[in-house]
Amino acid sequence: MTTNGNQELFNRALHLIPGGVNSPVRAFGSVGGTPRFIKKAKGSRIHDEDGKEYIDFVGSWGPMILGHAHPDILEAIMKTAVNGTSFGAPTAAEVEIAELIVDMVPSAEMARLTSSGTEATMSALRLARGITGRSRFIKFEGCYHGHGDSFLVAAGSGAATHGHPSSPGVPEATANLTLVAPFNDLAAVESLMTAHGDDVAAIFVEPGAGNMGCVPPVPGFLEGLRALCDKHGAMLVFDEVMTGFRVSPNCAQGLLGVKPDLTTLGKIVGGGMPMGVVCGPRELMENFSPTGAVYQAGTLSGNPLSVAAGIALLTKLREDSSSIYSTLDQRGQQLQESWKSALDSQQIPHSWHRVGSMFGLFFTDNTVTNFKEAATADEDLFKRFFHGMLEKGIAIAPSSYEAGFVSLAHSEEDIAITAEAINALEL
Ligand code: HOZ
Repeated sequence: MTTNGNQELFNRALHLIPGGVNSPVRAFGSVGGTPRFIKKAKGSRIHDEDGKEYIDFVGSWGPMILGHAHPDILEAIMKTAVNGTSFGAPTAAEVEIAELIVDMVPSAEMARLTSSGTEATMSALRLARGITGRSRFIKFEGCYHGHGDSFLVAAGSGAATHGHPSSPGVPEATANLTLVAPFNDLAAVESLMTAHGDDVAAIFVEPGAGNMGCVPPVPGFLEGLRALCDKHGAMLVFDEVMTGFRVSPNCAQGLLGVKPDLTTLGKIVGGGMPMGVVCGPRELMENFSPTGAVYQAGTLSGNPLSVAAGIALLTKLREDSSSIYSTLDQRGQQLQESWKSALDSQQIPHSWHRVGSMFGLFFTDNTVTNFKEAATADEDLFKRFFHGMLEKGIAIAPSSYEAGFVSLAHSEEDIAITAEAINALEL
């Protein structure tokens, strides 16, 4: 096999893989240009197939909270691999990671491991429907819960509305069961609940939205969802695939003090290997097969390598939590202040959002609390910013609707370099 640079690899990939990529955002569709094919990564840096190095703020979309190729994680994976990579049978390590999850996630008494965040959200929805005997659920415009049929529904304009398929292949009958409200709009959820509450199995929410950029919940929003679920007998499901162990060692629910019924996890929980989790109280979780009737399964669920990486990462996050999370917050703040001042000095209107080490940058004067407001950001300016930064060796997500991530491996110097790069951009 010949290995070539980014462009040649992309040309070959386009003939072999739809769009040349195995997950669409990677194709640079919204910014144009050639995706960087990554050869290796270490700490805060990634290297592409043209031999160029970048300071990376994507961090595999979140899992690399300690930085790339952290020695503790690599050691755990390698030590585990020599004893076999998959058995289709339970292992001691699965018990160990379940204990860690139950200890760290405030609402969890039991955990079921899956192979991805998408699987976790699909399973959590089935569980909520199975327990309540109801069919509909509510999600928020601009929130993303993986690519299960029921979740691929976009809101129409305006307030809450019935769902329509946003992807061919999602049957309308399925989409019609998904109700959509604007993020942070409690009144819209209340009216959906008034109209359909007796058939709403669950409200699914990213407690800090990370898929329309980074948009935190306004005060009272999550508490209001909790109260509405209690009033109407629906399950509150926090999709913490992005926020889980990122915004605090106890996830967003620990940071914000609102307890969901069910929680989905991914990304950090697998230490950068494929893994998802559904967790919650025993009385709900025991409805999963084989104790309960709600079927859920997977040959590679609880895969030894993913579990080993997850244990190594969660153990470190738990043991050193006060120093890790305060350093992450300081680095996040440094990034925010230095990028803000660089953009201000260029008189570029922007709005910053940050929860610890997760951030969102919108090129707009408007306050951004939901998807429609996020969509007012200047897309062309984002494209110029993205490519200008990439050119200068700084990788951010190739879409303005994605969050950015600072890791423990980002040094103060790394961040200073990125601010200087913004100062030198001609936007
Ligand atoms: N779902 C990710 C964006 N929120 C993209 C994953 C990927 O392309 O690897």
